[in-house]
Amino acid sequence: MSELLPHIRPVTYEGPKSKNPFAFKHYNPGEIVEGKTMAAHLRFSIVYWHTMCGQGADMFGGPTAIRPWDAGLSGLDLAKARVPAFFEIAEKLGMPYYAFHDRDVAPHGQTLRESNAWLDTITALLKEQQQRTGIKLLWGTAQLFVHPRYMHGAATSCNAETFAFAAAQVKKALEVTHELGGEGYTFWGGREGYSTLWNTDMKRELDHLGRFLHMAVDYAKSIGFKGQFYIEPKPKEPTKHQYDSDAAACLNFLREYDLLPHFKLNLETNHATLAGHSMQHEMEVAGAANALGSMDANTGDLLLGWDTDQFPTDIYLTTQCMLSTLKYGGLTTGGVNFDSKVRRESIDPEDLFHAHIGGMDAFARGLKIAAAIRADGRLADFVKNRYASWDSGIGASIEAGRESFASLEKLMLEKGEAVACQSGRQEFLENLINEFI
Ligand code: XLS
Ligand code: NI
Ligand code: NI
Repeated sequence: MSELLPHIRPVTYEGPKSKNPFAFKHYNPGEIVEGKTMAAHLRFSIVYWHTMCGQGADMFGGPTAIRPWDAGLSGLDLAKARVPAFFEIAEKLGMPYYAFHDRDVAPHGQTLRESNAWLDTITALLKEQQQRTGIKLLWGTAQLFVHPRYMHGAATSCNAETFAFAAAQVKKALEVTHELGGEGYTFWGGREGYSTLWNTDMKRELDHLGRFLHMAVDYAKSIGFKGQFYIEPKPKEPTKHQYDSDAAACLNFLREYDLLPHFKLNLETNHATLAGHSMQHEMEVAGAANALGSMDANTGDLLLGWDTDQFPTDIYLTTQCMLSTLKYGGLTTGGVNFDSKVRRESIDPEDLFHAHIGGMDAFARGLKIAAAIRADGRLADFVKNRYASWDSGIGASIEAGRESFASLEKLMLEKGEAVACQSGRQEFLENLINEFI
């Protein structure tokens, strides 16, 4: 196979002193952190949609980045040409995983039958490249939001035949994900929400979404697909309100529809901030429910209000992500999946490398810093001591379920007042974290 980017060599670790923009300064795949390699902690993944299909178009202008491997091609020919290009980039970056939507690897056909046939053609090429490179599929998904048939949603559409088409599409996407050995399958509810409540029967739509996901679970079982299912929360965009708006809303939905045993969450940084939360908040909500599955790693822009999907470079952010990840036992089926795109002005293939190298190094630093904070122990000790009143006496008795309002009133009538509260020491803790950043 001829190289498409022969001037770009495989990216290796050169250490923090290196000035080579095509080298890792912090991501050293084999380095051991808390008893595991960095590669095993981070499980990096590159996405097909932004990397291959993103060409910089926005609402005000067309594509700016016409990739050399795309030039002059369209349809299935274009889709075929992108496969080796994608794997060359992924391989040179040392990515162990990738993720895709059915319709970004293969085009929409005129009919479902034609779309399925094209997807089969590309699946064979993906499989060949997976075997050649050893790169694995983190998760697959179906694109249920671009085609006009999905204008009112897919599983939550007012149109039952749209629901049926979406079911057929997910069935096929599950088969393909299974065929490619995918370790997971993600549902991001692209248009599963509403634009106006004047035309929406919310309860009915949610019931349909619950039924749809049960059908997916049943079908996966019938074909022997054992990968992890994920829901990816996002509060809005493209709809005004998306039902899977944040981690808490997803967990509530999954519990209500008896789906929680089958799903974990795939949390995306920029979606967390669109929901008015930090990524750390979302990770703690998911982790506390034992549903922390995977991460779509990116970041937003404080001054722009939409899903800008920028590459993560903020060390505080990656440190927080890795602290929560380590706290809840690490990523198992999930990964750090760069659902991120280069800016419209970054038009060269080289920019795809700078972007991913930066994101991988930022997460490697976050991992090392998080491990150092944990080894140091002062942060954990502070939090533990903050709750010391629950470890014995009345606190332990409440936690054990031995107290009631009446017994607690009796205690406080005797005491007259609760013991004085202690300082939360927020500024002290912020300084402590800064010792490590
Ligand atoms: C869009 C989502 C999407 C999912 C996969 O905002 O992040 O890319 O990750 O459908
Ligand atoms: Ni995403
Ligand atoms: Ni997104």
